[in-house]
Amino acid sequence: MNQVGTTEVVDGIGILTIDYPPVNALSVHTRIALDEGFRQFAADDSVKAIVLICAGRTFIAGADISEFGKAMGGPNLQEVFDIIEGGTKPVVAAIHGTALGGGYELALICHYRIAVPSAKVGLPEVALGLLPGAGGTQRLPRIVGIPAALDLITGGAPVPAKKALELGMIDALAEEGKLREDAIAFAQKLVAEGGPLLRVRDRQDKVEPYRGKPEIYTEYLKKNARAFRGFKAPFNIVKAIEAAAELPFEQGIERERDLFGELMTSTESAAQRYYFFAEREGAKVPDLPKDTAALPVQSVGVIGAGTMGGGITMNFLNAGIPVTLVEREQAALDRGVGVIRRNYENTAAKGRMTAEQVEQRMTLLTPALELDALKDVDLVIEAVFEDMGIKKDVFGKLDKIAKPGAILASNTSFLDLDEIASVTSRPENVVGLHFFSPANVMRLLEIVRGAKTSDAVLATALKVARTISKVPVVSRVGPGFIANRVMSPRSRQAMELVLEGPTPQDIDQAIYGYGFAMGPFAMGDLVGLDVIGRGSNERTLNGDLVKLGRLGQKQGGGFYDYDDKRVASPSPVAAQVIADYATFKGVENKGPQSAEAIVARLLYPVINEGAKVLEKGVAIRASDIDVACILGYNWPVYTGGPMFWADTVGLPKVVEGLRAMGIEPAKLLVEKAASGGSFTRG
Ligand code: T1G
Repeated sequence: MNQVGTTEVVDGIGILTIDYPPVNALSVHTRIALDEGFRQFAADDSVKAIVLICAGRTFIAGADISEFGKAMGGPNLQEVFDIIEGGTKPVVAAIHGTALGGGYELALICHYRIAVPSAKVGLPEVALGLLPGAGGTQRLPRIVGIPAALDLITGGAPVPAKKALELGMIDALAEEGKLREDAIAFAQKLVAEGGPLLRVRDRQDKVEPYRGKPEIYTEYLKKNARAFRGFKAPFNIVKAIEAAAELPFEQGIERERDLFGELMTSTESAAQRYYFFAEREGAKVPDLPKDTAALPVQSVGVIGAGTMGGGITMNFLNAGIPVTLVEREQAALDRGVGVIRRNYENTAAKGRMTAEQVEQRMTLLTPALELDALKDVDLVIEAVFEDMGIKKDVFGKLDKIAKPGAILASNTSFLDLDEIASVTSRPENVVGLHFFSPANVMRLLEIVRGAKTSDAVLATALKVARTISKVPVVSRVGPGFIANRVMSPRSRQAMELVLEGPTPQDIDQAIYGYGFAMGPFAMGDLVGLDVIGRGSNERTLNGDLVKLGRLGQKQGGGFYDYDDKRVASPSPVAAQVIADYATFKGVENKGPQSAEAIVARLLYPVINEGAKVLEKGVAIRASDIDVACILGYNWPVYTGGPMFWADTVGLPKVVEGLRAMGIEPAKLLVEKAASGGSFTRG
């Protein structure tokens, strides 16, 4: 046995333990261990049944994604699965942690599945732009039926053990902490009962009722058209599940293999597999010593009970960390606390929370009117108005109130953190925690590392991100940090381009077609043109529309006209305002442009800004920029984000396109284009 697998026999039960940290992925070492272990037990007459169990944090969590695209050594998954499924002795999968993807497919190959209540099982391959390629699309429908399989596999969410038991995804629950004993007992009971060995692949009762009904799949795709738009995997998943109902098992497996192969070689899957690791890279800071200890954060203070302050507060309440929420006026404080309570009550109304969980969270919240209330907290997060004077005033006062060692964080989305830190006696304890609205929902957290932010405070910020289930990217100080800065050229270019001929709907349709949920003009009308243009004294296109009472969807239309159901239509009035403004700016109408040209005009400058953020050292790596744009601005994940997409387009083409627009490409971009380099291809 290689060191990944250990075998033992206890009262006639063969126990194969897999131990391949961190998540027992189905690497070549794991496959060899499985192959050797099951062959050994098959040949051992003293073994009457087999338990497959894992050491460490989880049962097998899937194929080893880092192996994809490389030569796969050792026995392949199918060979290993055939040994297990072709055996004559009952096999019990003993599950803890998360049995996902190939891990759960392996559990489906076993004859039975037992799990502890804290375990989860699922087939999340869709998040990698793939489908379960080791029989999951053929076996799971045979257990849960076609409709449930469609949701489970196109959704990809892990299913908690209790629910999995109800669905039939597992056969029994073990007692928490007693998985090994209960799995052995379960296996011994099987031996004592004898009876036929029922393989999942042989079951028909759950797929029979759906045979010969192609409308199930067309209806399903129609119902989910919006969610599946632009992705490839969901469509292939539905085809594979249809095969489970329509074809004999072996042919269904062949169909699954073909559909899997199409996805594995697609750009979409390459982008989504890249993104899987990119999300995890963001927490790695090369020059932060690995053994840097994080400071304790057992209590938090939030200053500002507005939209951001309230959302930020909820993150910590959700993690069971008490929060003192400070606001200057009672009315604003009451409003802020009321919004938090209402948010939780709405979640409870949807059945995603219980009433007592609402109360638990609310008891962790202490409203206060004085900054003094923050004198004992470990971390203070300032979320006041985005004005340097106000922030400096707050930090100056905080510095005198907060206890020694307390971390002072700003939620600023733009301002110079070092300048804020300069008014305190503890700049090493000042850090930026830039949340995105709504802060309790958006997973992105930009951690802004000031010039003097200490390693311990940075390590603490990274740990806080994990504690409140955020995805961190670390930014140095710079205007707009990463996401806001890199994405700002998109709207700027749109406002310029709309003067040159393409209409708002041409531009919005092109950007929608690329994969964004909404184009910049529809977004402007939604947010409110008076909000977007606020603070600008010079004449702007938005301002011209606002002067006509065209504030957007909320009042009088904006770039579009809206009916009483807020359905948009092209606006002759807006067209005239645009033409007048173009004349005022001396911009010539050059007529319409192709969708491809519009996408390049709006998004190549985003790539260029990303290159600048990299060369200035504001972002650590290109993939952090992709994570920031995907999570912060809903950049379509199946393109990999601006920097991955730049490599897909080809950097020389991006450079040429920028120059054609009269935009000077960033030095780093030109260098990489000239040297055949890439941002994200290793
Ligand atoms: N392959 C390789 N490395 C993996 C991995 C995997 N499947 N899953 C996690 N890691 C690494 C991860 O990069 C990180 O590394 C460390 O493990 C801890 O991960 C044939 C084709 C299991 C729920 O999609 O969802 O099976 O950063 O930080 O928060 O049909 O990892 O420490 O160096 O996420 O506790 C299907 C993906 C694969 C599961 C644990 N399986 N993983 O979460 O830790 S495709 C998945 C997860 C497949 C078959 C198909 C999560 C987790 P490092 P982590 P975590």
